[in-house]
Amino acid sequence: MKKLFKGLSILAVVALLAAAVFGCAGGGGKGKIVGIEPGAGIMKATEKAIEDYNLDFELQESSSAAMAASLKKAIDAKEWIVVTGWTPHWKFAKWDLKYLEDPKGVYGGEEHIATIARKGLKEDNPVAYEMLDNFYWAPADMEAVMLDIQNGMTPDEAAQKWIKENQDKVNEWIPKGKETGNSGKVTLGYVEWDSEIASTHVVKNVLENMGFEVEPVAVDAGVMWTGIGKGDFDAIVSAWLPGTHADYYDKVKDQVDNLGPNLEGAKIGLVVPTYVTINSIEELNEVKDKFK
Ligand code: PBE
Repeated sequence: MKKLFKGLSILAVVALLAAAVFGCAGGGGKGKIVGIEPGAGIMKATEKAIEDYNLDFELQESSSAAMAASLKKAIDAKEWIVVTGWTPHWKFAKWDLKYLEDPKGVYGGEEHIATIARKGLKEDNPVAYEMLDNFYWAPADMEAVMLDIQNGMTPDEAAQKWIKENQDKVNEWIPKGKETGNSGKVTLGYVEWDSEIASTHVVKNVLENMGFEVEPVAVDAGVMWTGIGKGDFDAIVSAWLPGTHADYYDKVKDQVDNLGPNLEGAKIGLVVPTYVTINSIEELNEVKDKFK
């Protein structure tokens, strides 16, 4: 019995070693793309990219924070990594990164981020509605808030700092004569993507400074979209259009009020550190062993 047991454990150790060797050293397995939360538009686009470019890669589900941590780890070790990335994002200020070219246009062209209100908000809360309608800023604004959060501020602290430094811009969003003394509650649905944490908290703090009580509700992408369609939230400032959230938007577009872009010049795609020597998604297969 003892002998049999010993034999089995040796077998197990050999099997484990073999798995470790083949798992790490490649051995012909698929390359890896580090993704974010399932439900993000960029995840769907990446599945399509894998198909359209015939990539021998698998897309790893993760979270926005874990994706950034993997990126940091790889860059510290100067290893190759490819992630699902987007602009605006603080990672471009922190590290030297580049988008891989996408000659098939799977990731679409230039995106904007739109504000969407529930039907009826205009009548129920015209002042908050007008502020939301006027909310418009630039990628550099959003990046400044994101970077402060990344460097340790809470989203509310970073938002208040940005508001203080950009009061002229903020004043243009606030309906004249309605700067203070408002009351009532506003709920904002959002997903905890770094870009949307920043925008949602800036809007939250502007509305709070005006006197409203604001509840930001963090959900996943599917719930954010069905929720705004059903009127569970008063508004979202996180609609990536025309491409990234096209499927979600098409399902609810007749039930919501699209207030138009709050930011222009957004983009999604596959992102690598600049020391990665390939430039296009089409070259990924040739170097897939470097992305394990
Ligand atoms: N993102 C950030 C989201 C939209 C905002 C690019 C990760 C997405 O892919 O759905």
